[in-house]
Amino acid sequence: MASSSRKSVLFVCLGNICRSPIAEAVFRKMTTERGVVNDWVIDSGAVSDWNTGSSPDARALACLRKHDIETDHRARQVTKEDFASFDHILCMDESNLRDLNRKANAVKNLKAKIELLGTYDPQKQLIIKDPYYGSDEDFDMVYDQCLRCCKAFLDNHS
Ligand code: WE7
Repeated sequence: MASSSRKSVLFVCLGNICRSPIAEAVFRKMTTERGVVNDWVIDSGAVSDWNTGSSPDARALACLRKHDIETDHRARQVTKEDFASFDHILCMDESNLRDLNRKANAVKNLKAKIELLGTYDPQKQLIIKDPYYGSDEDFDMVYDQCLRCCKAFLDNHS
């Protein structure tokens, strides 16, 4: 499929080392298993520039590995171009949403629909909480939420 007709989604959290790389990797695996990965441009990014260039947090990598998922993502900050190029920007909590909407206001050619990933959760857990100061169980909860939400998002957009 030509890149112009591909759908695109950017997953976003504070630092792009915990939640959004998990969501990105889960969505990539899901689209791969359904044979539609080439219909999508899939990426993740950060609201902050704090971790730019870093690998995901070791606990995020361990959490993904438990589910046989690998990622070679490196953290990057969301750019103005992202707001003009992506169809969907899906973030994790209200702080992310505020930051993204503020950045979007400074963009002329806004295309992206900016939403909480949790709006797609059939179990209605709207917020995907920052697990940075949490436990392995908190990372497992992030994974479960991302799985439910990505499935519903993909069902909605295919
Ligand atoms: C986080 C974080 C997360 C918190 N990933 N960091 Cl020390 C810091 C300062 C500004 C931006 C970033 Cl990203 C970071 C490192 C990376 N998920 N969560 N920090 C966090 C959580 C609760 C209260 C305060 C902070 C900084």
